[in-house]
Amino acid sequence: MKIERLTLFHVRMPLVAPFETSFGRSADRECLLIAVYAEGLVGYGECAADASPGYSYETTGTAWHILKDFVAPLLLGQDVRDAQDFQRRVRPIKGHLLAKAGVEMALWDLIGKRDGLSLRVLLGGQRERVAVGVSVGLQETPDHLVRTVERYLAQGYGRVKIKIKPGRDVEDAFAVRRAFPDLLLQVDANSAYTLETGRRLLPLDDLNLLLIEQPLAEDDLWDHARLQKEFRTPLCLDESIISLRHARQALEMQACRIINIKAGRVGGLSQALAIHALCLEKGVPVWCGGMLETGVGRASNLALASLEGFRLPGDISASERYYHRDITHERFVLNPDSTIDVPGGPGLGVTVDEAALAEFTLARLDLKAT
Ligand code: OSB
Ligand code: MG
Repeated sequence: MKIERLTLFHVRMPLVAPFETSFGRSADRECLLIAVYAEGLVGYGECAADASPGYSYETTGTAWHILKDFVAPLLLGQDVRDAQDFQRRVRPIKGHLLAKAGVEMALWDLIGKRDGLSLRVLLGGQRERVAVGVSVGLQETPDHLVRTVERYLAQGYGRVKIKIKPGRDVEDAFAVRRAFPDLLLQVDANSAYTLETGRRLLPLDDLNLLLIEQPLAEDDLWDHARLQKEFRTPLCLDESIISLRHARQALEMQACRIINIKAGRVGGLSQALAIHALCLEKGVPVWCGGMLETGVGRASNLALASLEGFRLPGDISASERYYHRDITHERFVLNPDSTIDVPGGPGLGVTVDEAALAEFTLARLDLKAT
């Protein structure tokens, strides 16, 4: 497909409620939306980089720079065949995986629209609805947390993840477990501990958690392997897994027993597919993580989570859990069995609400082949 034009949108959307993790609290969410034009069609992708480098070193600012000055010039006017071809072209650009993944998503959307195939079918997904859970941010007190979890359970969520940080961990998790003895429950530290402070989480081993997500630093597979030996509960890596090679090495080192797959974090859906295939072959469970995506990124996550190896519920919640107004016309709703339907239309299967996009756009840049 000959890439004719590329448009970047820097968007900021108010969240229904502030979201707090070990790396900060935010009342709104920023990201870049990328429109890629080819053959009279437009494909959309979402770059999940946030305003500040709390989860990843990438930000909306760095992604804007990398896309405008390095990625776009490699694509404009070029005939890009598919995701593999795209990845080959951007290989000279080191890192900046969230930025690249946003463009790759737009290409998948374009290919699906051109061929009349949904992203689920293009990726080889099997399910038409996927099991989901909800990620609950840090709350004021353990009591508030229990009440917040209770509200989500009333909405039908069958799996809950709570965010933890030093000083707000064992007590919070015990409070939730005491209130809901049979709940599918997991915790996410977003790399807030060291090997030493991480040992304070050992009491969590008695709570029958599904997993403990990313306790230690993102660049530290080795200490995760040491920590995993001390826990019966599976460790799950999120931030640390940025490529197929990292996934293979983490499993070889037994740094984790479960992997959270986010297409953005690994540089695109193609790399997410490769990690999924490795884990399927090795019998390692994976699940689809989330980054408070708009309807565009959520559609992509649902398609990815429809693949066979996604055996645990994903961090893919209903649209109303995140935004009163989204940038897609489609809104995702939770089914009573804690699943969400995978879109069936061509490409991502969603349509961008131009008026909503305009309302949330802080900056916009059109890039054309010269
Ligand atoms: O670590 O999984 C994470 C949100 C932003 C950045 C990182 C994470 C998260 C979440 C929210 O946990 C998941 C969701 O999109 O619901
Ligand atoms: Mg995480």
